[in-house]
Amino acid sequence: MALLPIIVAPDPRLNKKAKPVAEVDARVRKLMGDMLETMYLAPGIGLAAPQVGVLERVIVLDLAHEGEEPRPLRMANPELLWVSDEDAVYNEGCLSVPEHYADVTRPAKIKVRYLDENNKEVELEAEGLLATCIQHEMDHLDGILFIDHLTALKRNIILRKLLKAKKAAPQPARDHAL
Ligand code: K1U
Ligand code: ZN
Repeated sequence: MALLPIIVAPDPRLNKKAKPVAEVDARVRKLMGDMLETMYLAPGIGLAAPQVGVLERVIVLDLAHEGEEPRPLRMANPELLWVSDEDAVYNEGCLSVPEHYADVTRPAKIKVRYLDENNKEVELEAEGLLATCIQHEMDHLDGILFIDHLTALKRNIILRKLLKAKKAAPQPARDHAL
């Protein structure tokens, strides 16, 4: 397993649409494992492949609390089959938008289909934070960040602060996209 550097906004790599994986093979399984290790260390409850510079439709999640047995979810090519009319608001964060949080409204319940780590097709119904987190991670696969759900004014305030922080503490050259 390996730790992967997490890309921080603003960065054009976070605004691109990711490509589907052909199948979940050993390479994709390793990516899923590396992403989980990176997510646990961050710490976070979800991570999408574009956040670590891989433009493929892969996400991982684990909503288990500290002290509980881990419950990792590994998803490739996730697709929403159904969303509820009822909405839910959650104060979201993002490892690519560090230290900023904002209320985002999304469908409260969803049904998602994906390939698991064994390349098996799975359908899952989710609600609460799991539904929010799956939708947040799926947004990353389409180049959308939670701040894109805010007004342009709020989004630009956050982006300006992130850019200022980046200029004050530049990343190593390999991550330096701006
Ligand atoms: O960057 C990401 O996509 C991960 C993000 C997922 C997420 C959080 C909240 C709502 C929707 C999606 C995070 O994990 S931010 C960190 C976080 O929420 C957290 C960290 C440690 C313990 C509990 C939560
Ligand atoms: Zn995120």
